[in-house]
Amino acid sequence: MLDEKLEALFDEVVKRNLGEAEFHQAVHEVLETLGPVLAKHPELAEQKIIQRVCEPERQVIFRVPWQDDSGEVQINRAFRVEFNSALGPYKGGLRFHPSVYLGIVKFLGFEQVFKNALTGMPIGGGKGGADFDPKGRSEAEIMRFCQSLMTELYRHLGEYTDVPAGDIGVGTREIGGLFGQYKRITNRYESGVITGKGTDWGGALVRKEATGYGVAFFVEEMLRSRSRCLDGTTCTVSGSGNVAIYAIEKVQALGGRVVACSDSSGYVVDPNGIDVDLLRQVKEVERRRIDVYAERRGPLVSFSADGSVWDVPCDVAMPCATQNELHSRDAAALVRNGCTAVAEGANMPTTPRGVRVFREAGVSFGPGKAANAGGVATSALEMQQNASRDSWTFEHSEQRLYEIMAGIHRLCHETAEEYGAPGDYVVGANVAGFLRVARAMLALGLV
Ligand code: NDP
Ligand code: 2IT
Repeated sequence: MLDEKLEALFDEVVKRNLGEAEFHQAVHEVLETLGPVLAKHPELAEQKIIQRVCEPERQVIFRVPWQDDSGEVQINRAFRVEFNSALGPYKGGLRFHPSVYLGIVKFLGFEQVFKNALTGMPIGGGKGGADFDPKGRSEAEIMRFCQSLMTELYRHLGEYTDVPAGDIGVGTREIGGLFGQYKRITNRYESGVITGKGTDWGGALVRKEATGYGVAFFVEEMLRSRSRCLDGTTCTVSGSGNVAIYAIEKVQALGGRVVACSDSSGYVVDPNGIDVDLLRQVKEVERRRIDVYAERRGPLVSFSADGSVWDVPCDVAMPCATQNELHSRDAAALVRNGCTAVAEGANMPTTPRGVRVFREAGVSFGPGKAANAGGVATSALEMQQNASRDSWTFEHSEQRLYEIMAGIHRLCHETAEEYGAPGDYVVGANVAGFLRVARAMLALGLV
């Protein structure tokens, strides 16, 4: 529910951004928590900070022409939304998925602004992507697509301007193709212009693992604040991509057992706990479907093409696939089966009604902009290493990541208490992230 002023403001956002349902959803979810902030800080309303924050600083939309292996010309549409640079250069990933359109990129960019603020690192927020479907494409086609995309995108980037990274469909291979083309066009080895690079060519140790590990660290802190821990818990994860794989690995290292994960073709149930090496081989190396995991793992493991991974009983659930993948009926099933904690590895995976079900049931709920901030935080550590031409050890980097996640948890926890919503990480994350951005914007003049 929004109060009258915020409702009017939200209506204006909808009117100015017609048809962008995911962006509306992300804005609404933040506005719902800002009433008490405006009451406490009237200068933010006077200066129209919310209206400004909801309007991206710059939006770029461009054509990406490329030729497939049969010689046919293909045309995709790509986006870069440079949302807010009050705290640092625009920072956020690129997504390659057929569902990408302006509304998705804007919701992701909007979330990124507050997420990046929560990390405490000097990074603004942005996001990009293309409606390109990498599934079934050859290595050569992927490379041609990346090169064509960067041939336009490069003019908008720079280590002090805008620094992309990966997201769905964009991993180290794609970052390589993008960075290589940037380097050729600009004639600069500007490592800090993109993150998620391979560790042989400027990438930081732990960046690949960081989002998933960070989610596990965040859950551990959530449980600790209720005098519990991951050790001995049963967990479920959706997705089986970059975030999911490393969330599973770290949860299991901390003593939890992940009994299910998924991809867009279905889900597997593995009562003995997911074999991460096998999962990585099937999904990351061979790029096969999740049923191949079940087939190779043996008779105790089942694959289902129908139903939902959220029907599998667990103590802790971690949605790590995509937006709006956990609906109210899934939330109800999780609650019914005894789930007491949820942390979002993906961006906005739980629908608003799903969040309400968790809240009413007293489930501890870690929203994506807090729980999955470890990825972008470690990207900022990669930028830091690039700038100083240094590289840190795995142990040091992981320790930094842990401290950042524990710090985000503490900040969200304390802010929620201060604003009269103890234990509500949605309030804590939105208010704390927003205040950091708002204060910087006020200080920088009319920006
Ligand atoms: P990947 O491309 O590595 O993996 C995505 C996974 O989610 C795959 O298992 C994929 O299945 C599944 N998935 C994607 N879209 C859909 C869909 N429409 N329906 C069902 N399943 C789907 O991406 P990441 O692991 O990097 O990203 C996962 C989520 O985490 C995204 O929401 C992303 O924004 C978020 N995130 C990522 C960060 C990062 O550092 N990479 C940082 C913070 C958040 P399939 O292979 O079948 O498509
Ligand atoms: O959603 C995200 O935070 C990411 N995809 C990571 C962004 C980054 O710049 O590392």
